[in-house]
Amino acid sequence: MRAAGTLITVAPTGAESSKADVPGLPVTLEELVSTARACEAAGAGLVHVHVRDDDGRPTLDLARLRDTVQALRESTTLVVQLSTGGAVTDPLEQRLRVLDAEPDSCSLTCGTVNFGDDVFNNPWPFMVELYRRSQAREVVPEFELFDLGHVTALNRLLDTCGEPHGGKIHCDLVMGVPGGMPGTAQALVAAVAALPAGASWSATGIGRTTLPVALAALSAGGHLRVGLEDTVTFAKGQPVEDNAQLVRRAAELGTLAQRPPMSTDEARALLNVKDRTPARTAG
Ligand code: KMH
Ligand code: ZN
Repeated sequence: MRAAGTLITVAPTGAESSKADVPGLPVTLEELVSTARACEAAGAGLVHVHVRDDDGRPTLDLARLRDTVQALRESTTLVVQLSTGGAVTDPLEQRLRVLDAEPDSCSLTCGTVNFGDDVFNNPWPFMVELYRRSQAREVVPEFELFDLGHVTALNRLLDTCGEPHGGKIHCDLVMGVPGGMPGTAQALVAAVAALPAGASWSATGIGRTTLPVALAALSAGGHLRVGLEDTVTFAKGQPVEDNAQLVRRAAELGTLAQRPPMSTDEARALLNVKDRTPARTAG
């Protein structure tokens, strides 16, 4: 079914770029919160979060993750998704513990993939354990699919472990990673055709595949993910200024396609995330 509005996910930081190379990268909590607010105002519905330490390096420190979730909940109405992918060097056990920070949603990558010169490790037993923990903690997973085989593994995961918390299956195609599926319309159509029935999905293209993937996703009825995690160049020779610039462009593309950005309430309904906001649960 074709979606009525466009869910815009922003992935503002990631684990790969440094502040020295990308000055607009939000690495402190203050920078992240102000980025999230600007992106919400520009049309984002969901924020995919990687956290940095005091030196700007990726960390999975649980106290920092908890503080980040709380600060984003206090300052925005965005769906807060924590990355369980982390950095390629992060141990699997630490990646599992991310769920203890009680985000609305978590990423769950459906297989191992070459990641440039590195390997992004997601063995089957890890996927199963992460999925079972997301069910137990009532966290909605977003299935990250870097390759066509990951779609097969997603279908196997659902067959083996049942439906996700909330009953909605939401996927994100991460395309154009060196080692994963290419960022082309043909690859996108093949991956979408293999998704579980009724799943919603977004797509993001890494680097110069950003625009072709966004346009292909909109034409195929999908949602959009953008952000400095995935792309640091806005156009040839023009670095991205900040994440909101990418969200504004995504919102313009969605509006042109007659699918303007979803509100954060619509994003919550799409994923059926648990209501964890004290003000909302109180009354
Ligand atoms: N940083 C990549 C190795 C995720 O957030 O779940 C993995 C990643 C995926 O970014
Ligand atoms: Zn990520």
